[in-house]
Amino acid sequence: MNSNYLQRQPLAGNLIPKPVRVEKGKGPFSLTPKTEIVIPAESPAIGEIGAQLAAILAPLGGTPLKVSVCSGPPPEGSICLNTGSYPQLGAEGYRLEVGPNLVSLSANEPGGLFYGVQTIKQLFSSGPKGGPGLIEGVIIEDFPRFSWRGAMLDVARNFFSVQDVKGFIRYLAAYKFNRLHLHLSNDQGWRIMINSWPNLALHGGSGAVSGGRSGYYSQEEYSEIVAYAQSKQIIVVPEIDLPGHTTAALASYPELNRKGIAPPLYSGTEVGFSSLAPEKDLTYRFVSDVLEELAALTPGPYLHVGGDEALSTTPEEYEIFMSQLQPIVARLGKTMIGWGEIAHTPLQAGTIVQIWRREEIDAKKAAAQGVQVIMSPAYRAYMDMKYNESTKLGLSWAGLIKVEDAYNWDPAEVHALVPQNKILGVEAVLWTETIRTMADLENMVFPRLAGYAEIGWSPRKNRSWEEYRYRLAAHGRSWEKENINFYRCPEVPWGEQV
Ligand code: TNX
Repeated sequence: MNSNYLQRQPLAGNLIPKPVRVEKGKGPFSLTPKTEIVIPAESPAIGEIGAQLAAILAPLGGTPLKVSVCSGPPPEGSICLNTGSYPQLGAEGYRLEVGPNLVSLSANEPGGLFYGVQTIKQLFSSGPKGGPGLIEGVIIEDFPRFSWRGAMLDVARNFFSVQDVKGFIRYLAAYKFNRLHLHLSNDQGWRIMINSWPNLALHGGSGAVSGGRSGYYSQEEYSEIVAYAQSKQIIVVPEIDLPGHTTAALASYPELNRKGIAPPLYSGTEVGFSSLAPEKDLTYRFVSDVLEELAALTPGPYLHVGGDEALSTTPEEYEIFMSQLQPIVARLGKTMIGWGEIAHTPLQAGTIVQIWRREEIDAKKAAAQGVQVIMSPAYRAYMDMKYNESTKLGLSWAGLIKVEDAYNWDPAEVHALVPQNKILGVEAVLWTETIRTMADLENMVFPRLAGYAEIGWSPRKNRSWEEYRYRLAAHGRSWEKENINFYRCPEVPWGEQV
């Protein structure tokens, strides 16, 4: 252990995202075979979080931890979860106190307890190495900076199984993300069964990008993903990309095409050539049927309708399409989200714009309409961009994004014209033209994902690349243990031991 490192080592180990406030506490606390997890009263939501903590700690304590309900003072040596009233913590915040005889985790809502549990997990796995099951005394008060901490997975170019998506959800949850945006349709594939238009999945689902995986989720499988995400405080945001990026749909139903002729399935990587027919009534019946089924399966309040790169519709046609689409989404009781391009048409209040390219133009338009925005600037937040010229996977049209650049930016500074209170947060995006397997996914996502988590959660003033990269190195050691295929970028001291 070198003294230089100790100076750099922050209190409370190597937490990512970095908490709002950390003070020294009275610990250390050690797990023993008798450690119990205590919850206040019968509450299924807190009980489930208690059970999740028990599962996390089981390998460290040697035996599964008991979860018990207790109304009086918690027994010595226990880990106690409770909800109360903590005005400073908000809906997602938590307070964690680690003392020698008690770990006390408090929050206003079960969601806050869930995030506190992720912190406890990190303290045990990347904290000081005093022995297994030992954590230092600490008091943490923590809550997120942004309410939108998202990641997008493109399952349209390359399909990922329910198991794979659950794996991705576990990665997100560990870093306190709260939105999973699933890109369910594109030219190359349609990934969800729609009972009223079954060929979308049966035919459109058989396509993929060249060399990629095809497939689709049954409605039950989609619901399984949604429920799994929900158990980890993550809201699924489904996207059907409209009116462009629709070859898979057009290939499945000839009548949706302008000339009534279905194109073949498409496995290339060009964009912008396909479109639904804005002049046809059937187009809107189709869109309404699809979104109605999707909305019914989706408990979250959002529907993402794409809207990007509709290069084969004129601006007039695009505007007609959007003016018909918005009341459909509103009728379903959902909040509409679209990529930056939608800001160029009149938007209903409450619509959310996801900025990705042309920040200057699209963000300005969104700001002028007074709508809220999610920041996904491609040159910072696109996890499909290569790290450097020798990265095997990925694309480079938005630039090379090394780990430092993925971390060193701020959603509030992407465009000066967007008022702070309109910035919902950040979303990191993984397009899958070149991604096939979970190992591929992991290599593009790790370590950049941890940086987006910190951008979304931690106060700006607590963030510094110079210090962050040491915390990241500690996480690399956890990823190694979990066999995550992360990219060992040169700017992080992976080998340095705490
Ligand atoms: C642009 S980002 C796209 C996607 C591609 C991606 C590749 C956006 C809204 N559209 O269709 O997959 O670039 O990086």
